[in-house]
Amino acid sequence: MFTCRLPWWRSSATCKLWQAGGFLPRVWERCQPPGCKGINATAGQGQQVGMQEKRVLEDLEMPLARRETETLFQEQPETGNPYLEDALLQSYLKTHLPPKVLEEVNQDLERFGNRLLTTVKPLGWECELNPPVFRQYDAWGQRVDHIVICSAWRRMKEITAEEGLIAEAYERRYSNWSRLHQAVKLYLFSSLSGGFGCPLAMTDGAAKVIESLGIPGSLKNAFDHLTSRDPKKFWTSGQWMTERRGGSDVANGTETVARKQPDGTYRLYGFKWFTSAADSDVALTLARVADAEGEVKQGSRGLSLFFLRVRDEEGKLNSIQVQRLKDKLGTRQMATAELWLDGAKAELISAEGHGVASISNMLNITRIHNAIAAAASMRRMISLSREYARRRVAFGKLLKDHPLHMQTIARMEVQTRGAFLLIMEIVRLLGLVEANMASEQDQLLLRLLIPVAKLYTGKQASAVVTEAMESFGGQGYMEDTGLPVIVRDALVLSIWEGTTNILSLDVLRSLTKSQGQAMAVFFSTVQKKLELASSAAKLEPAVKQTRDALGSLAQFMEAAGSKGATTMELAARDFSYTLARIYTGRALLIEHAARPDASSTDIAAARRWCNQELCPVAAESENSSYEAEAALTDSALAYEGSPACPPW
Ligand code: UCC
Repeated sequence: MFTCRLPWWRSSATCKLWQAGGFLPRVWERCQPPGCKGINATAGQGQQVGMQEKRVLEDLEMPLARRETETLFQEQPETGNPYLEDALLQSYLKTHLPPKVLEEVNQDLERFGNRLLTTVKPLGWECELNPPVFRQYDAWGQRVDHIVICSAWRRMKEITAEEGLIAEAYERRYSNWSRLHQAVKLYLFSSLSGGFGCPLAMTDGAAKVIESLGIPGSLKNAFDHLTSRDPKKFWTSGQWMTERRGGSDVANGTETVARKQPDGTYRLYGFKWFTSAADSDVALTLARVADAEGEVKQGSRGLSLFFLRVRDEEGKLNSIQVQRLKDKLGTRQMATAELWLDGAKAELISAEGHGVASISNMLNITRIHNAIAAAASMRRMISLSREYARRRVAFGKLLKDHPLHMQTIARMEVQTRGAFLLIMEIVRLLGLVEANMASEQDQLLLRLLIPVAKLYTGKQASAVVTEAMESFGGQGYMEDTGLPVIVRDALVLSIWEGTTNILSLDVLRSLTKSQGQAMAVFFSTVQKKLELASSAAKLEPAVKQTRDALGSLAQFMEAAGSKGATTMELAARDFSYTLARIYTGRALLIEHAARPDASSTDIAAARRWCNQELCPVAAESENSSYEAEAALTDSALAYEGSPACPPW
């Protein structure tokens, strides 16, 4: 009796053995995966299946090795114009933009979407295939410290200038909506751009710092370059904050010293441990100004902010040596370097000792970019996963007809929608601030929501992209599908620009700094929006869940007031998640779903979002109490059973 022991995809060889005996049809059927009726594992039109049947029969005449490699065949999931395929984005713009702005932005985005598909996407892949290389010496032993980047990366820089991916935000031709227009373009660009979103984030941040300083004369030229639409003129900026002693603890980790020169400029001496997009034209960095005795002030108040050109007009490095390029898990298209500053000429651009506060303007922009990249990577993976589900057959039917598979995609979709709408809210607020149209409440809310969005979307992206990769089965794990690149590149989003815990503490910092006002604004904004949504009967459960969560949060806050700093620190992450979930639920999913022309998907997404635990900080507090946790000495718990010294 024949039993099909070979894996099904290798079964044509076995089938050949039986063909002579006239067993083919029966045996072939038994060699298929359970419930699979067709020969081909990929769905296609009837005609296609017929052709593949023919091909399998032809295969049977081929030598064994070729047959084995040719019988597995799947169609590549293809997506189209990312703007036209994004219904949520289009409906958001339609709801919020004034008609005239909408008309122009819509046209621009449709055109841009086509350019992304035809030009940017292939360039992005080329960047992935041709990562930067470091050449320390030339053929004759001369030290050159040359970071060799590929032509696609250079072309990407030109395209970003032409598209005004930075300029758009600073020209303000759509007043308060300019920032939103720019953010949407970045969102569409991000996951196809081969990592170029990173230098753009820092360039935007540098322009923001210079603008917030009132564009001083000495920086006017730099500002023009950073915000230029002319590819020949456009500059990108680095953000050199991380040194060996600390990436998070910048205040204590920064050792770089700045020595004042007779002409009023400074020379910087130090070692920068991570410098992303090290091929940038300029950089902002922190250093400690040495006094006449060569002494420096330690801590945060000893740090000042500097601007520097990386190379001079001839392309010679500004007394900088490249130690090496970093060997990273992802973002490999982009050169991250270790740099020695050996007297690099720089300009002091903050008040002395106010470097951290000053560079925070940059951080807040790069953190928004980070959140945009997070939502974009989720959207890209879901689009591909959904497309695949329309083509791929398993167990006799398309993946899209398997309820469990579609539930998984639907859950990812809810997360992605939440992230997207939260980001839109943040750039809407930023646009108001930049057009001098923001109230004090708007500003407080913006300051609070930036770290909330950065930390929450970073985590969402890690979870969603890995889940989406799984939805392709083994194919998702294959390098040449391009899917692992998206996953690798997304994993950094919860790390750089402040880890989840550091950002959670920044959320607390924003509350402390505003003396609680930011929280009051948070409560009143959510309540107001809930009132607007409460007339929609279908949203009633979601509105109630959000109100209940808000009540629990208020109770937690009241109790927390009398607790110590350790309790609040232990609660910081859950607290930040709570803010993210409540704000996303209320303002965004519910608000979006309460529009008169909301779709059933909008409503379903709002309801699904609000079905999760919206106030984890209260739930956690009730269950175990952070104070009890503090008493448990977590460090003992974390190390129990492990060697006295961790293996690393
Ligand atoms: O990783 C890096 C580059 C990667 C590439 C970028 C790509 C981006 C996305 C791409 C998408 C494709 S660069 C390294 C990133 N490093 C960080 O993010 C640092 C993480 N650590 C922190 O954020 C810490 O919380 C620190 C450094 C800010 C803590 O510094 P201090 O000095 O200990 O903190 P203080 O003393 O609380 O704050 C000093 C001042 C205060 O203002 P004043 O002096 O007026 O009282 C704070 O209110 O800074 C102010 N401040 C802020 N203001 C601190 N943080 C903020 C903030 N976020 N917004 C406004």
